[in-house]
Amino acid sequence: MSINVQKAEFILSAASPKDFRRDALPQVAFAGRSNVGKSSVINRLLNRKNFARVGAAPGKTTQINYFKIDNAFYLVDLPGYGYARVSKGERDRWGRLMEGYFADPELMTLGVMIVDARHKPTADDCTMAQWYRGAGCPFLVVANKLDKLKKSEVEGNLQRIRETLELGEEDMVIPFSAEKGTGRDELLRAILSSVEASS
Ligand SMILES: Nc1nc2c(ncn2[C@@H]2O[C@H](COP(=O)(O)OP(=O)(O)O)[C@@H](O)[C@H]2O)c(=O)[nH]1
Ligand SMILES: [Mg+2]
Repeated sequence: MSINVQKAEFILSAASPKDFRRDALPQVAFAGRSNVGKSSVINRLLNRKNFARVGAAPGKTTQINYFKIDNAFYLVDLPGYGYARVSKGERDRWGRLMEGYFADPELMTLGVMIVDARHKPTADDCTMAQWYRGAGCPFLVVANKLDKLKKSEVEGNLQRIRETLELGEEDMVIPFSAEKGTGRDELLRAILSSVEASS
């Protein structure tokens, strides 16, 4: 099977579980703290310049965005978290929506979690990793903004990410730069092999 990831189309924004897609296509979910570069990683992955909007109203959109990739799988853009200036109502909405998505283990084929390569993962990141683990499907971590690290910092930072998120040996951490393209092929390979294995 050959999948052309540049063939990507927006399908819908789901604001509640009744809008979730439940057809046979595999779903690859993307999660990350607001501003971690989730939209930039998606654009880089798909080789599209302005597909997922970069820098758009952080924390203001409590929706799950579905993109269909070459009729082969859904890329599911989960709402960002950890944005400080968010109302209680907005946070509750976020929680209900994510709970709804993670409560249905049929939905997700692979989870992708994006963290900032520069920093120790936050408490929110750790919670997110636990949700993914609890979902029972494979998940992998993308350490984005690698270009902002000195070479000498890379190894230690990746190790700190592994430890803080309590990853196992088998869990992948992909050093990534949406800006430079580092890690793009590795992420693409991991996604396509999990899509192919499940369809
Ligand atoms: N230096 C650098 N900046 C990045 C990278 N990825 C994203 N950014 C910047 O980080 C900011 C947030 O990116 P965005 O994709 O909107 O993050 P999102 O809120 O997680 O979707 C923007 O200013 C991006 O240009 C990267 O790999 N390296
Ligand atoms: Mg975004």
